[in-house]
Amino acid sequence: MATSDVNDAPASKKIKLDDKNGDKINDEHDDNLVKTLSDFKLEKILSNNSNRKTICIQGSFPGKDGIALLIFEKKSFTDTEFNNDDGYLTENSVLKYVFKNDVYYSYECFPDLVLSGLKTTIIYPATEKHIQKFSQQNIHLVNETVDLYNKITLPHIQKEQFSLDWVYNILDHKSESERIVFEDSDPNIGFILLPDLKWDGKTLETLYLVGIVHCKGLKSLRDLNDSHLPLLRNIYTKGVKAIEDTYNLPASQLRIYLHYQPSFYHLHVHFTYLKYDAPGIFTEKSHLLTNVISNIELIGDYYQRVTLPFVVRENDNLFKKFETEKILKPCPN
Ligand code: G7M
Repeated sequence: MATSDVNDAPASKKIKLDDKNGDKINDEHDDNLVKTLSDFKLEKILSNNSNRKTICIQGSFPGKDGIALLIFEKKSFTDTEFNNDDGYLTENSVLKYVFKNDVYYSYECFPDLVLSGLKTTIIYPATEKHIQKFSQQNIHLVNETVDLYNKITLPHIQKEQFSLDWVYNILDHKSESERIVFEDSDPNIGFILLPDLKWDGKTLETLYLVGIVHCKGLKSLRDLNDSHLPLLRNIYTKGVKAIEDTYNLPASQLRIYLHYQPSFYHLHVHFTYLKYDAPGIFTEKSHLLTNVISNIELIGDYYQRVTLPFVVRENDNLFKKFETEKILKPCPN
């Protein structure tokens, strides 16, 4: 079992990280941006979600130009953390007594530091669009007819969208190549399956992978027609098999879906554990891949004809464009 020091942490906070899962501990990695957060200058808290136990803060690093977003997420428990010698049920879990009433004893538990890691994402340099995306704000439902798509949404996507560099880095094996779970390199029906940025890659209870297609130019659900059925069926069949082989989870325990609108306009499919309420699984945002395939099998140009609902944030320029057109009606006519 490899161990590693988090060397730049203050002595009082130095912890031994135990490489139980054979993972590399990445603090010495060339791509690492920072080793501690002591220099992070907080500007404001953009959102604080007590249900998801996530917080997003805006700030900067001295000597580094531009804005940084820091996203913390408290992790879920895993069953193994209760079966391991170095899990929660050890002398390292210090209990602080709070009170007793009848048979009810209340404590605060301070477990081993290794168990209290926070999933942490830093976006740097962050753009105005990233700040909008992570800011707490009202959301609205839009019923997007094909005409509205062509008149408002499509020109908006063509004008302003998040960079797809991270997607191309994955497809070109320049980033995250060691995280790839499965690849079919066929240029027409192939894809790469890998852990989503939001997943720690280990906790099965929150399993979240993303399948990114190799072919370029497919922006979203709206572009799909019967010529893409081989691609969609391939993603379903091979994605399911790769997850079954790697994580021992059958297709019946997976939620496989596309977002509309997606954040990133290069076609990708989400694979999450069915029991996990992953962000963005609600009816106004997610479309099951099996439904998508079935709709296209029935009507080849279904997604070029159907009215699609989607949720838009109030600060998003897309919302402002729909609002200007005064077409935010609950029911299309
Ligand atoms: O909402 P949309 O369907 O566009 O979802 C895009 C997904 O890509 C989200 O679930 C993100 O968490 C995920 N994602 C975003 N980025 C920037 C990355 C990344 O750099 N690597 C990986 N593996 N997933 C990402």
